[in-house]
Amino acid sequence: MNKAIITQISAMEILDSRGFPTVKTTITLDSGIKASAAVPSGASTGAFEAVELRDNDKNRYLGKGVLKAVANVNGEIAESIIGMPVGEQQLIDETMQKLDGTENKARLGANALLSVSLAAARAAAADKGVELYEYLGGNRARVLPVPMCNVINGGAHASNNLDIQEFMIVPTGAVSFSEAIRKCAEVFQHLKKLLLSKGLSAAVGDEGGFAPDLKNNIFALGLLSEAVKNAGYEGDINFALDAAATEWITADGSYLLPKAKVRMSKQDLAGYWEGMVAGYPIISIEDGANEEDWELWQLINANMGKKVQLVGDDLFVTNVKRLKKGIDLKVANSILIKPNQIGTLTETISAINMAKKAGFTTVMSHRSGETEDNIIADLAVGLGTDQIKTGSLSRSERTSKYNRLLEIEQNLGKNSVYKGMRAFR
Ligand code: 2PG
Ligand code: MG
Repeated sequence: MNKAIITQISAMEILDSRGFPTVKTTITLDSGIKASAAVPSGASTGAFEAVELRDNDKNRYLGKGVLKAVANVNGEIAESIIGMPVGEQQLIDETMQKLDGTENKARLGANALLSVSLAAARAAAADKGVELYEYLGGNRARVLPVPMCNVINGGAHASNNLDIQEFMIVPTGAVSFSEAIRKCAEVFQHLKKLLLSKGLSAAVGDEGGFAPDLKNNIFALGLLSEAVKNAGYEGDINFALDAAATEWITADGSYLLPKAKVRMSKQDLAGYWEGMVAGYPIISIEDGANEEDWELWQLINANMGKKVQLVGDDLFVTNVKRLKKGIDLKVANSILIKPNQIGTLTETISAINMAKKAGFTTVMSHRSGETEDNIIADLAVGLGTDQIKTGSLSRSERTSKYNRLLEIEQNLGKNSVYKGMRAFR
């Protein structure tokens, strides 16, 4: 246990990758160590996420300022946390939760709480003189996550006509993390060439993947297949999708692809996923149904859960209560882990542990609005998540996470492990 004492907590407003404000907090210890963490921000946010506190002052940043969250860190939170041993992560997180007093962190803001929680973990590791992944996972922390690289953007992350939010490539056939990233980066470059050769746009969306207008979602999968083939990696690279289908629900419980204007019943949508999996090497589908459509989730899981990873994002929101319900109802076999959906590191760890115990796979995740902070790379290795999704192979707020993982792999040397396809079982 790290006994160094927190002597100062100071937050400020910085910009995220979409040019909107977010919170960055720096913690100082009595040993002189300082560490910071910045929080990300989503666009296709789930209704059950912890609250991201915004100022709603229309005169600043179109209402999206975070000065209230910053003031909460510098005021109430600092007052109750200063003087605590930085190694007492659980105590720090629980104290902030109690201080907030709401179920969903609406009073002080999950953005305020998470910035402190993560900065504390970083400071504790730095004070011990170890890397954060090592601090969190000890010598078990040597497995590199399989990356899911989002090379075509759609949905709420791009102004193109694609309804599926993320088309990801997954290097299941690589022998190491660095080989995995190289293969993905090469496919990304081949995809760019292919788009340009067809007269399509190679401009990128919020997560750094290309965002061309295409005939439909299936056409995007065809392009991915061609790019993988051109790169020479057929059989080594699988596909993963994030439908973000919470965005597709209509008032009568059926679905409407908002851009293509295609209407589907629950059964149609279940069949749509089965058809795609039959035609393309898709091994993972995230949010294939709305966050409250437990019935369709169950149907999809019953149909495909044995062969396809079905990841709950908006469905579970990194929240153990919703995850427990999902495990009981057999709606999925995997959980997306986004620390800012729940607001503290301690609760993030609880969600990962519950998922693992139930035999679920775990996927550490960025948000579509990110910063240069690469902490999720250390969390993925330190907490042992099977995979990580952190966008495309472009835009520094995305590559900063991959680059940190490359560095971790190098630190670990011959002790590092890359599970590839085994990360999906
Ligand atoms: C998602 C995320 C990250 P957002 O839906 O999984 O890719 O998007 O941060 O906009 O919720
Ligand atoms: Mg998602």
